[in-house]
Amino acid sequence: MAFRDVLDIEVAAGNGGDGSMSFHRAKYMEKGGPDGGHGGRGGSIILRAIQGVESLERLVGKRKFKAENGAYGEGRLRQGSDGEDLYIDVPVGTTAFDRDTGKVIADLTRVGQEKVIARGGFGGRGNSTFVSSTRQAPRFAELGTPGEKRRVRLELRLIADVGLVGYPNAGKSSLLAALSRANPAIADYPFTTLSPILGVVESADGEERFTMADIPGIIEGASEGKGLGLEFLRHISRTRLLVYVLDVTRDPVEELRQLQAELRAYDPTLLENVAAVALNKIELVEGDLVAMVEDELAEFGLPVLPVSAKEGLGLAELQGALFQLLPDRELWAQTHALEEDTEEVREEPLSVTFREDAPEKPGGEPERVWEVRGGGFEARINRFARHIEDAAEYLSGLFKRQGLYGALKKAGAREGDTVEIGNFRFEYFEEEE
Ligand SMILES: Nc1nc2c(ncn2[C@@H]2O[C@H](COP(=O)(O)OP(=O)(O)OP(=O)(O)O)[C@@H](O)[C@H]2O)c(=O)[nH]1
Ligand SMILES: [Mg+2]
Repeated sequence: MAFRDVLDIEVAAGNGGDGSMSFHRAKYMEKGGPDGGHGGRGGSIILRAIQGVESLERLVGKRKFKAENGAYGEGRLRQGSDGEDLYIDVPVGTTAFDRDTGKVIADLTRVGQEKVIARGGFGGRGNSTFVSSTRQAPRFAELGTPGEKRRVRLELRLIADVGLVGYPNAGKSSLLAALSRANPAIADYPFTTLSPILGVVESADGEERFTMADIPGIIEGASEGKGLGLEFLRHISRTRLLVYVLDVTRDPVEELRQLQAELRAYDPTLLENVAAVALNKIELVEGDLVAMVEDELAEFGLPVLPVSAKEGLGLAELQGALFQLLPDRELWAQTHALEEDTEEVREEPLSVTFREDAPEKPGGEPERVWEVRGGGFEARINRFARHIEDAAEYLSGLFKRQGLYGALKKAGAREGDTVEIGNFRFEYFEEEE
């Protein structure tokens, strides 16, 4: 079984449905009024955090996601239905990154938390919308806009209060089993634990509790990706308290030094986390030796709790110490939550420039062309691409209200000049106010 907690997916929200261009038809009527309905919204892609420690792979399954498109509008003012949103369930503790910008787009730390990661397109308006006193039969309708597409990386980082960190076989799973009702596999060979397991530890009076994560064994070079390496170093970065589990019969001082070196290489701030040492398997050695090792470990400045997971020695003391040491959840969250990127895609600001390279007109006179960029004008034109001739007069009125003509005039445009927006060209004229 391969344990994976990084998954690359591609998501595409649904496109908005096109508005309809339609005229009412009745038996004895030559031609009725415009009755084209609006297109529906495209479905969005939503990430949703659910309970339970599962691998991303098992929950997410596939790699490509497409939400439903909005339906077209139709005659008789029938509106197209909205595309359904598509939910992707992920384990709590999942962070989503945009693979192209590298930015965090969602960091789901609570059960039930949701985040839209690709927005559905807008539906287009039907021709009935564009009726005015001077335009009674608009022969144009608006197209829907495309849904957002994104390449996303999902990363699962287990959220546990306490993380057990140690080399293979040190007794991490045994400790979890002894302190909680969890039932992790325990065996006398390295890498028995391949994916993290959570247990709940209750205080003696049953009043308080914390979750404890049994994390796969760390080996030298983990921070460079050796062994199961980076995958669980990621989990460790989400725990509020680290417990280094050391086997007293091996070389605990050297092991702790190595463990800390691996954590530091992955993320130096991990060593600033509150931590303690569980010195395990003490029933295997003389009491004097345990005391000696405790003295040697003093240089690390961490509380040392001698225990035997197997014989149940020192467990109550360890448990009590962990309740004491655990930092306040709220305070911790404030300093450790990842910041989501909230930046909206910004529209390019409006610019009007005179094209010096414009070709000459047939008469030999140079054509005066103004190039308009930004301000959202091109996108608006594209929404009428199918009936651009018929929509021209409506668009020019709209652009006038939106200040385009004023900007052209200010730049020096004259009656009869050409205005260019993308592939669309029209003649500039000045209107009396
Ligand atoms: N004598 C003795 N053996 C122990 C003690 N705690 C654990 N063991 C044994 O050590 C071996 C490894 O224990 P695990 O709990 O599986 O160790 P782990 O750290 O989870 O190991 P990995 O999952 O492989 O990283 C098992 O055979 C346990 O029975 C202890 O306090 N005393
Ligand atoms: Mg284990």
